[in-house]
Amino acid sequence: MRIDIVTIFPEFFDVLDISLLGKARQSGLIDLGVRNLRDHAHDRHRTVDDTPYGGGAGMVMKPEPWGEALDGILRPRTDAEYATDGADAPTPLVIFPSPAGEVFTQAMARELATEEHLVFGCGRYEGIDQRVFDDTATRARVRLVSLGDYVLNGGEVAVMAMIEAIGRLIPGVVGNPESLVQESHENGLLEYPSYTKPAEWRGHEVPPVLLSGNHGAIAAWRHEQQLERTRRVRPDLLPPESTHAESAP
Ligand code: 6GU
Repeated sequence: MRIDIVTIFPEFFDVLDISLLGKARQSGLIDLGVRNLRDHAHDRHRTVDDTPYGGGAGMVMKPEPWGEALDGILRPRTDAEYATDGADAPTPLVIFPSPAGEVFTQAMARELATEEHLVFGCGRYEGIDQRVFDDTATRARVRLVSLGDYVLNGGEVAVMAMIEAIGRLIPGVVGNPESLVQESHENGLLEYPSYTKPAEWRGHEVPPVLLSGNHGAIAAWRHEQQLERTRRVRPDLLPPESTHAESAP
């Protein structure tokens, strides 16, 4: 997968050199490009924002640097590319992190992990001039995506979270794909509690069923734990009828 990021804080993404995603980049599974929006501002102060039309607090990101930065990423395909891709090759998907967007979920991460080319446009200040979204939508698919119902100072932290969630779902990035299926949100429930050795620690014992060797009983216990935990802290994840009644494992 190709990933491009446009930001006024390119150093922020230096951490993508390390850990699992760093390895995925080294092995070529993820091809990452980070661009500084200010490289596309041509005045002496490399200005990327201005006061809002209509008045109000804060600053709005100017359209011209965004247009130029995205021109470099969403360039028209060459004749040779048309010949090899076919004219209907998938267009890049451009994601603008925004608290006004649709909420990012594990289901969305799974969907985005199948894309060939993702572009993330990190806004700061009070937002980006609306025409940047409108113009980008004429040559790519565009989505506004939010991490949740709270406000961050800019899109960088949100994009980092999205790239981590998406990147680990790209085949080959996580060594053992089994570890992807038994975690929170993959089956619509929170994950069950995990234990490792020793069997007793500071007076706390591992639930005996996990030492029983009875795989059916262990699976049933884990499912019950998932339901109990989800009912307690995230009842919104459960279908309405299962909030009180027991559902079969
Ligand atoms: Cl994607 N961006 C910003 N600035 N704030 C947020 C967010 C995104 N998601 C939640 N809060």
